[in-house]
Amino acid sequence: MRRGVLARWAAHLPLTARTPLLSLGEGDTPLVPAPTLARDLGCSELWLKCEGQNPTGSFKDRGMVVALAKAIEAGAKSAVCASTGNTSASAAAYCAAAGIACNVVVPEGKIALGKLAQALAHGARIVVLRGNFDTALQRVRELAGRTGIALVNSVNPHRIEGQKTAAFEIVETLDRAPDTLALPVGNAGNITAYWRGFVELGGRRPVLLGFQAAGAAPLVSGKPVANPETIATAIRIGNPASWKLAVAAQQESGGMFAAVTDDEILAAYRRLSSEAGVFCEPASAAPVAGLLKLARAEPKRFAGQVIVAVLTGHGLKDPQAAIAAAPALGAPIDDDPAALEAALK
Ligand code: AN7
Repeated sequence: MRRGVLARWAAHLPLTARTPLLSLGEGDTPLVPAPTLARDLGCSELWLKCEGQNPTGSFKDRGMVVALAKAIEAGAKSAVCASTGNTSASAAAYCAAAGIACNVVVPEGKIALGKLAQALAHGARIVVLRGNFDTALQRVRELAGRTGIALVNSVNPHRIEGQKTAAFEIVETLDRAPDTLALPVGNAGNITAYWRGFVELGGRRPVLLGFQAAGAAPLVSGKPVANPETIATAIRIGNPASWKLAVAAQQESGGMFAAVTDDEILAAYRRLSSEAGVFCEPASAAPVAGLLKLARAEPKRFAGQVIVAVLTGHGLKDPQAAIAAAPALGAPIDDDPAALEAALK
């Protein structure tokens, strides 16, 4: 039974007697083995942390439940966020459950269909902004400062607190920390959160490998990207809010940031669904693309290692990407047994 992040990890979270124990059953996501990919990496074990199995289909739910519970504790009547999609879906769901109003600002034209459907279904007020995510985040930060509406982007420290619980689960399940943890990086809150989780546990810490899309890789180039572009719309971010914390985490872990092209992301995306049985959204395939790329360049790099790749969001979030990446459907056949047999030859 999924108790939810607040009940399960209360001792590690900034809760008080007045914090409502909000939950949609988030957390406790599975680690799924990926043996064919592990073989190509030359590592000992590769595990996929399937964050798409959270209630709204992404890792955002871990932090959102803490951010919303704390906002309600403080008397908030409405919340606001900027989003490439998943944050808005998660905020909309938790606001609905908590009975407060949700406002989301999304960049024009770049929100995956499933995420938009979720925000709409949960009754959020959605504003589409001409501009990218970075502009939208800047505007909602200003608005929240002026109006006192609760800001639930990952610049809200409660988001990071909730998201660190994924590191706790990994160590609990594997009975150790992995040697390497690979994850996609956009606004850089999640890599910051994982590092905090491993540090708080106090044991061995993994090397953190943060992968960005080549067209949106400010942490690789070391400077903001004015017009980020990638098929992985979730991480189409040019100026990450948690830049400094993420760089500190990467350096302390002895890790690195690296870029993967959209083609590399799509190749890993197809392999994850067709070989491992795990359907993630394109952004979530970036860490697997990156690991494969590093292993191709240096085949012994991961020898003997236990690796965890964080698959941050579910494949159903972006059905258009899935259909575009797959072979076209054949034409319909007549309802005739011989035609069916012929079609399956
Ligand atoms: C599937 O929803 O920024 O580096 O507004 O949806 O912590 O930002 C989403 C980010 C990775 C990057 N994978 O995480 C948003 C948003 C998926 C994501 C990231 C996002 P961060």
